Amino acid sequence: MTKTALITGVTGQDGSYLAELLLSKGYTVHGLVRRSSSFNTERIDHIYQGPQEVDRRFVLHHADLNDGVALVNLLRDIVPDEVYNLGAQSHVRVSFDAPLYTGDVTGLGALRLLEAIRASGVRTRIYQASSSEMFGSAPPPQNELTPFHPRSPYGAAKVYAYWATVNYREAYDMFAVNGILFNHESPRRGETFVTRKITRAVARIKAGLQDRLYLGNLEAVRDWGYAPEYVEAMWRMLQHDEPSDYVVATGVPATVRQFVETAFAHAGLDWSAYVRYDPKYERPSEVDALLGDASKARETLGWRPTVLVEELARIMVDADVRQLEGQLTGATVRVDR
Ligand code: NDP
Ligand code: GDR
Repeated sequence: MTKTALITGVTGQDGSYLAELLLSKGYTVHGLVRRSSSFNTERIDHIYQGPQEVDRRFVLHHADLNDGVALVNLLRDIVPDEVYNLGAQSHVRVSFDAPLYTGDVTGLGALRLLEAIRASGVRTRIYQASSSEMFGSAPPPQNELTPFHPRSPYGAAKVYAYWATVNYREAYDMFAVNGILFNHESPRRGETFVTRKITRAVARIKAGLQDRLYLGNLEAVRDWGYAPEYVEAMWRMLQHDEPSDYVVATGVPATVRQFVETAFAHAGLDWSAYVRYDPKYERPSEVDALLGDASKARETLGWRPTVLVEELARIMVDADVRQLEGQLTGATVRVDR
């Protein structure tokens, strides 16, 4: 029997990789797309199937995590075996500018989806995209037992969603799991997250289109992994016999400065000639150090990362250089393979 999955946030970095993974496993994949005044499906255009397509296995629906009734209707129509809640206002810095909106979409949105599952009576498994940002100022290394201390409206909203997920598991016997994922990146990463901001700038500086890169805190430590490997961990969590919560991380720390050095060096550039500080990119309260201990995912799910931070930086620089060359020559380049 082929399985059916519903992905919220399918147009995002992780949603696009997860859709590819599930399609490759024979799933029928339904994606929730929010209405936008211009196309916002760039990351999934290569797998798009139009309504006229025969044996269609990838179907998009307009809805929004703010709209609980639409979620109930969608679940009743699709009757998915698995739901992946990846939709969120996912930018930490932006969450300080739009705290209520972030709380609504990222926090309450998860509860709306859980409640929609309960209200619709559909028996399905659900994955909640929890985040290492929930640990905030808790000292590293962090694992499933580390107490949360979020440092942003985004982190606080994710803590709310985390506990809502645990509560629906306990109260309604729902197969509901939290993947506590540490930062993961790729050539499809949004352009305002620090890794992609850096690798895009490296490509543009190398091409002579830019001569400065303004950044905030270079001393923050993050545990950066490769997004295609992290969506595999999400899927494994929902295939396990028992629902549980898992940290997913590489266990390798690096500062923003080290990522900058690696990315510029890969393009043969000295970073210090180009990078400048702008306090605009600081947060009102920062998360200084995230470093994950993913022993449980390794032992229970057999999940292991293979791409570590330096290779990740090189993959992203190479992809941005190719993409820019394509733009400059007018060639069609798929950047993220
Ligand atoms: P992205 O920001 O790339 O994608 C977020 C997705 O959510 C997009 O598809 C976006 O749609 C959608 N979305 C935003 N608002 C709404 C809404 N109101 N209703 C429905 N959908 C909405 O995030 P990532 O792919 O990087 O991350 C996926 C999930 O994992 C997020 O929940 C994120 O918070 C979480 N996470 C991410 C980590 C990372 O390092 N990448 C680490 C830990 C957790 P649109 O394209 O229209 O904007
Ligand atoms: P983060 O990712 O906040 O960890 O959240 P981001 O790439 O935005 O920041 C990482 C670190 O870099 C520092 N930094 C800058 N950040 C940005 N965006 N822009 C800058 O110019 C800059 N300069 C320095 C930040 O201060 C921070 O310390 C990501 C998101 O994907 C969340 O959704 C996810 O939950 C967490 O990762 C895990």
